[in-house]
Amino acid sequence: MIPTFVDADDIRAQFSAAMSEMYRAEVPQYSALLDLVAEVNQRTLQANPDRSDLAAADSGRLAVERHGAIRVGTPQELATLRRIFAVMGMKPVGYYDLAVAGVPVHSTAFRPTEFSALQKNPFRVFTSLLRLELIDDAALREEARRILASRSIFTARALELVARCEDQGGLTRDEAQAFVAEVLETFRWHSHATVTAETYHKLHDAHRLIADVVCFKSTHINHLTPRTLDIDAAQEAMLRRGLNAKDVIEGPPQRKHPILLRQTSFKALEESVVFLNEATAGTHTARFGEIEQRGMALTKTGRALYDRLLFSAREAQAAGANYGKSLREAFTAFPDDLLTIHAQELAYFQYHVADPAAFAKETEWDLHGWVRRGIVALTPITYEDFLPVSAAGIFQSNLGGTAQKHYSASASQASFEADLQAPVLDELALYEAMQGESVRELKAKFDAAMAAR
Ligand code: OOG
Ligand code: NI
Repeated sequence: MIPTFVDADDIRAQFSAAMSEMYRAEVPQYSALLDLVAEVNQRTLQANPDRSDLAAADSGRLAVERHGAIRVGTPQELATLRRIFAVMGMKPVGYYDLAVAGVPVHSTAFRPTEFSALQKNPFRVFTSLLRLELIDDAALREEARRILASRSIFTARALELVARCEDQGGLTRDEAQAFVAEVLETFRWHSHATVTAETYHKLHDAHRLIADVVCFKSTHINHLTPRTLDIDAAQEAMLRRGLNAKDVIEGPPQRKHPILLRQTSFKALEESVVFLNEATAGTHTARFGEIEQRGMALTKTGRALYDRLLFSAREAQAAGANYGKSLREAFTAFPDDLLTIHAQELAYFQYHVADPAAFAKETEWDLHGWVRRGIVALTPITYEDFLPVSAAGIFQSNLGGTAQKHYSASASQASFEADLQAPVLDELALYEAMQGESVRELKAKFDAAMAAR
């Protein structure tokens, strides 16, 4: 008998739910954040039933939508994570160099890539690999390498189940359930460090993040982020409830039609840690809370405009201007109505026939004209990825302190991919394909209408 396998989308949904349950128990503020975001989303939906980015709520994905972040120490750990995430239908998308922001890692995001899979559960995990070569002190670098080499962050059963999935092409219900429970262990918080306080402090002095990656027996999930439909309202609610939110929302300013990604976070928790051979506990800060609002995915042209405007706002700030005000002013140059955004090809869209009677009378393919005349309606495609500058801002605010590190060694996507043992996918190509699929469907409808005449 051929066994029936659980759909990868279902394993991902189970895993994301289990992770959320675990984090809720570990970090009470996360639970508070979920309640707050659910309330804000409810209110936003009631107040703006026709906003273009609210389609996410209809699909049901909004209620379960989360992203997490982890940091690992070795190529082996990274490559194994790739295999684990593949079981859940998640692929590495995009390459992010954080060294430019003074953080000694480079990263990718594991996420589903198909529209239907994203609609079911868009769970994504921002995954960073420590760049040990950026530790200047050779002796310390070797010590970190030795500590990392001696740990195994996956359970034996998790590794067995991944191999089984690769061999047989899927997991049965019982295996999938076991897989979720076993993999969860890798992301759990451990309050016992694997090193002495002295080693911890040496690594911590080189960079806080190095200590966070090296000194524990696995890779704790460091935040789990729900998606809000109104981050300004959510930010206010965070402050009202005494959650220590950072003062700047990262990313673009508030708009009628949101683009890319806006994020804010609350400061990392100071958590008690027991070091090796130590009677009294010390502390470690790593885990924090974050919320985000997602808007439409931008084309290369749209992204270039976004980058230029953000840069000019930062320059104005450096020259002494108020950042929020500079940002709003700069972004008046980014159109905020769907027709113009579409006409200028700044973002990716899906198309739907809005006026079937008029559509049936058309004799020439004229997508842009149909959109202008309201015969075809636009739904923006959601941005499913991250923004390196925001990510760097989030990293920095959570690493505490203001000491800026500068790393001159250039990042290397090629070496990251060698460590990952796979190429990372190009996010723009994925959005492009999604839009192309929608155009093809429309084309088929048009051809059918023509043939019926
Ligand atoms: C990851 C920070 C990046 C985001 O939302 O941009 C991130 C980390 O702190 O490990 O999650
Ligand atoms: Ni995040």
